[in-house]
Amino acid sequence: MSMSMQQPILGLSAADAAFYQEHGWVTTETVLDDSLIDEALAGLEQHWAGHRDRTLPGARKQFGDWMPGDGEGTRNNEYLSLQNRKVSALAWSPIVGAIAANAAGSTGIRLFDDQIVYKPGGQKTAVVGWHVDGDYWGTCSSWNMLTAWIPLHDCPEEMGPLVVLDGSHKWSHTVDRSIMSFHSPDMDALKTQVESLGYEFKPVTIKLKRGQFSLHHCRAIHGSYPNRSDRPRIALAVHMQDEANEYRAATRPDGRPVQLYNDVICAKNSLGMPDYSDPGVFPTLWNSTAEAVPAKGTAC
Ligand SMILES: O=C(O)CCC(=O)C(=O)O
Ligand SMILES: [Fe+2]
Repeated sequence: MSMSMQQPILGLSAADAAFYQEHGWVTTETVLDDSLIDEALAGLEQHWAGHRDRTLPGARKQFGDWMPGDGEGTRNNEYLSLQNRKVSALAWSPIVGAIAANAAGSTGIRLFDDQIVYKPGGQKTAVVGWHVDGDYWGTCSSWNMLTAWIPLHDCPEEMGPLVVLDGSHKWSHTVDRSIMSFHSPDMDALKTQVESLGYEFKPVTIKLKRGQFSLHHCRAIHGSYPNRSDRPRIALAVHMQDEANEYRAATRPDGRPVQLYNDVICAKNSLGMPDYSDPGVFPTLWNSTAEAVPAKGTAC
């Protein structure tokens, strides 16, 4: 895929980057081309029809990969950008990387992983439970990673867009983990807990137009409510590493080692440890040798 875009890439304004640092989330203007989004949707359909540009071992056993016949609930397709070129064109787009680099204050941004989250319309109960992305990345040395949340259509409140707890990246480590999980349907228990710790429980609903995206910090608590509309809610979440991130060994509470799917498929460094800069698994979206020009801000 060609990265040789000649026109300058618009980044995030300094004010928006400061907003992100303070609040743990930020939204962009309409920066993604319609054609890029159309292609990603076509890539998703290709995937569900069985097409693979690259086949990853262990699909459905080692990572989520919804396929037709799997049921009517929320569809989750992980690592899609490594498997489908049309999806990677959006997920790895330099504009996403440049904006993320500005927000994180990093000289470069690499992919960590990605996922499609598809919520069928008219579902009253299908939520994405409150969670912190970084909790799933115990083997990452950095607490400065971040996620781009890219809806593939206009995403008003009734479609259950992403909801982020404002400022929670600063205190989420103090919250009891037993009430937080991507797959937990109880959205109310957390409020009591957060307030009892003395923090403000301030959910921000990230309503976006097609072509906009949001960023959230890897320590920010977030989730989403049901899609009450009659249309599917389709979002691509691009989880990204800042330049400094590297592998570090980690263990679960029960003493077993943490091993992510990434760790299995990526190259190993000279110590035999996963190399989180392997370009075959962690492509660079953007680095500071590219030219970034600050854009007007849209922090809301
Ligand atoms: O799409 C959603 O509702 C959840 C996405 C998410 O958890 C994320 O982008 O990190
Ligand atoms: Fe998440």
